Amino acid sequence: MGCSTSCSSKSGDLDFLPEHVRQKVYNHPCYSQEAHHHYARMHVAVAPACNIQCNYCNRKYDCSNESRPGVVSEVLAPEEAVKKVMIVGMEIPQMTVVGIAGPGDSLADGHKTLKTFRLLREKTPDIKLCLSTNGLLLLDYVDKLKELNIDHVTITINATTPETAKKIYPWIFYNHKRYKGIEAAKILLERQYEGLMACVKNDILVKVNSVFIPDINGEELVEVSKKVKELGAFLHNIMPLISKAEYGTKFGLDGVKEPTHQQLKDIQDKCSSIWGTDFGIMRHCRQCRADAVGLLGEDRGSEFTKDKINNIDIKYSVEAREQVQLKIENWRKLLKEASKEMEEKEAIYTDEKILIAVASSGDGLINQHFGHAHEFLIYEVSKKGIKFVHHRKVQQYCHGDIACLDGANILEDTIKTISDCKAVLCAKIGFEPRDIMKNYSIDPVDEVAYQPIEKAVWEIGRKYILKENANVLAN
Ligand code: CLF
Ligand code: SF4
Repeated sequence: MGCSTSCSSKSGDLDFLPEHVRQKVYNHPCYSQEAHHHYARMHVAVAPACNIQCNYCNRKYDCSNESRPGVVSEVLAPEEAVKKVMIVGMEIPQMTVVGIAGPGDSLADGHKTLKTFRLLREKTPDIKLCLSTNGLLLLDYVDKLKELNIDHVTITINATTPETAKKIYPWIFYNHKRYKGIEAAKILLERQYEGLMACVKNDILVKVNSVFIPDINGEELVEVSKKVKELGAFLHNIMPLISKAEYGTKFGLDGVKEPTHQQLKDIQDKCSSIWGTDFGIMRHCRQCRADAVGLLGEDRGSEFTKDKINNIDIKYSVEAREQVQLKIENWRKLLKEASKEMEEKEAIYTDEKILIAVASSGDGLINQHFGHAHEFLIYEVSKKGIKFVHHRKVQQYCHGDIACLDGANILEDTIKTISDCKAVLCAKIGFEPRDIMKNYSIDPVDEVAYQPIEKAVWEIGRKYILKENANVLAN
């Protein structure tokens, strides 16, 4: 029986893209949701200065436009950054992208950023280069970015009107002068949108990041999404405001509220209807720090600090990296074949939608012990198939026998974080979490251990919407 709607995963298929664009994104973990299961990125923190103030940022820490507040990166000189990239590139050959995302604005003192990119082009020609900026100076740098073959630029744009922008940015520093209030907001917005257009004109893929601040730009983000799509942006990444008071940001101290998981999903769904496809809205961002290293869900930065890499010899080999990446591509083909079965499912006539949580440590598989998870991937299952919704961070409750002893509260909190999900799919799960999950009506499922995520989510999820799961899953 054929599918009456279009039962399929909507999260990762890039085949609809023109080949030259597909080449730019197929192994970029931020530009392709599917790639993020397999490929890593790293940031080099070479740009400490900033030229604006955002009310969700505490300048003691990293740039919150692509980062969590409350973390500080080790600043590097361009030469140190290149050495670090070459070492990580061999240790983690699936690291395909180097980004510069602060810890301030990457273009406020652009020569360090450009110097780093120039050296990387020479020494690591197989790596994609990526830049993130608040957009104030982007227009002045587009030609240079083009010259250096920078294919990916992220601009943080939080508003369409200066009235809203004014509530987010108290001042900017531009052309040797400090601007405040509505004047600052006007200049910044104008420069951001002009920078976007200039990148698009130069064939640079643009991702727009927006910080979702429900009480301030909650209404306006739909307009932002419309506008950036019209101007040719490739992706819109709507990130939740983080405003815990302890981070000391203006919004945190003023008690400006963070969005709930549901509010975030609602605004992403609303915007995705503008793009007409789920692909336009990025949902897998981890708001990583300016010196992050590894898969998006992990951070191996502490393995590659200056003192640790000082005495390591550099043996960078493009060929050796290509061998590893070839294996990854073959693996992706196999996963894709496995997921194809989803397209042949029976017609489903219920409108029910449910959520499923997944514990994975990468490779596109359900391969993580429940207790080792520090985040869960959340998928929505409906008659249309499956859709990746977002990830939810939790505190890892099991670090081995000793640390588990005081993990009871953490465990309960973890389970609460996924309490709106029907089931959690993982490689293994102990008796204690199983018991607690009964109170929240979540089914622990480890029968699908080491299976491809999308295939397993569909197989398990469809049982819920078809009500075939009674007494089968919970044990
Ligand atoms: Fe870094 Fe940003 Fe490039 Fe990615 S991050 S500069 S596009 S390589 Fe990615 Fe991190 Fe989200 Fe940024 S998960 S914060 S979107
Ligand atoms: Fe902070 Fe980044 Fe905003 Fe500068 S652009 S104030 S570093 S969040």
